[in-house]
Amino acid sequence: MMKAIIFGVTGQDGSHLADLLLSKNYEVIGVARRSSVDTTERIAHLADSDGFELVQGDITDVSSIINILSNNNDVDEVYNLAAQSHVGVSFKQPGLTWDITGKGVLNILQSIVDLGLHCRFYQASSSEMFGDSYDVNPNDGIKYQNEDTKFLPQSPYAIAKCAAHYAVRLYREAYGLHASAGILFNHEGERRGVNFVTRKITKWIGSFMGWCESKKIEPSNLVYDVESIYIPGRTNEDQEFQFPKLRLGNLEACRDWGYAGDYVEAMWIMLQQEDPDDYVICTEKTYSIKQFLERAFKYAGIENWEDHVFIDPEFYRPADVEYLKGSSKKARTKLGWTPKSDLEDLVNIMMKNDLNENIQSFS
Ligand code: NDP
Ligand code: GDR
Repeated sequence: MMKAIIFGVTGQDGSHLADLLLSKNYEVIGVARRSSVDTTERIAHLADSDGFELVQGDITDVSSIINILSNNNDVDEVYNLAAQSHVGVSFKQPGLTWDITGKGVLNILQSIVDLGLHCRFYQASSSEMFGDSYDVNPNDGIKYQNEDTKFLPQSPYAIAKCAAHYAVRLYREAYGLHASAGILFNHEGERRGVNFVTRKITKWIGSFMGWCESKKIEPSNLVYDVESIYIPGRTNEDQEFQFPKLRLGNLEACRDWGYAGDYVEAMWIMLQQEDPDDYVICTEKTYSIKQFLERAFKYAGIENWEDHVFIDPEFYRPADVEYLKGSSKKARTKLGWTPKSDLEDLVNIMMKNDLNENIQSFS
């Protein structure tokens, strides 16, 4: 039986990867850090699964990594998905982001070397490492990023991810580790954290539609003020009869969005290769936040999405990445990996989930 350790198992990708590996009959050791609240919602369904064990650990604490690895020194594959993964937060907590997202990776790599383990290693690198950089296809003039595009990080998060990415390459070359990095573009889904823009949008629409249903009113019959939405005839003071608008920042940025369930398969395939390497994983299509908004609201039957959004400077970043569109030719040809879902599927998955959750909760 194959054995894997997943750092970051409580996150979006960690939970999907645990599902995938268990479906392949792996023994999975999931690592979760201590928290004062329960963070295991995404893996709650695995609690009684044969082959799944949850252990406590923190990648900023070398001794906790060494304990976990030495207790499982027969491990075949180690996946590092742990990170302070919010780009906006990294501007407010750069030191913490560096310690977890950057140095934490070095802690794992050095522990593997010191313990002399023969496992394979996966690092969650990110398209954010490209920042403002791109190449241009001479045939059609379209901008894209691939494994050869230079990095030009635009946030403390991206700087930490670049450092970790270079560490993976160094440990591969210096110590012969089977260490691969997936340069993953944005991937979302029904388990996406609620502070990332796609989930923030679909969750808001879900609660708004649930509220409309509870008040027995159609969105088209509401009154739209600057920051709130009202039931006609009610005033500002009637909190119960108003709904705060969806507060967002930069809507012009373009992202190459895929479905998380597809992307964890690419992680696993990378570690099945004879040789370790780095791969871009993406859909090769890009859409703005506005285009995502339009599609998500349309799913709920709302055409006038602009009336539901309030632009709040609070959600602008000191620097932002404006354009990401990957080219995954290497992954397609060498790994045989292609995404199964496009943006339309992604919106359907997320909206279905968030509408169901909210409409049911009011019925
Ligand atoms: P999440 O934010 O959902 O999950 C991050 C995980 O890391 C959580 O389980 C979190 O635990 C854990 N973690 C944070 N700090 C520590 C620590 N000090 N020690 C141990 N665990 C810790 O991220 P995603 O699942 O979306 O992403 C997975 C990885 O892929 C991340 O490294 C992210 O940076 C990277 N990535 C993600 C992309 C995406 O679009 N989703 C694209 C490219 C890269 P807790 O639950 O306690 O917070
Ligand atoms: P990103 O994802 O920064 O690309 O990082 P996020 O969803 O946070 O932002 C995408 C774009 O939307 C703009 N935006 C907002 N973002 C958030 N979070 N909240 C808002 O209210 C909002 N309004 C507009 C942002 O400015 C940005 O341009 C994600 C993370 O998963 C990283 O860990 C991962 O490495 C990259 O994707 C690839």
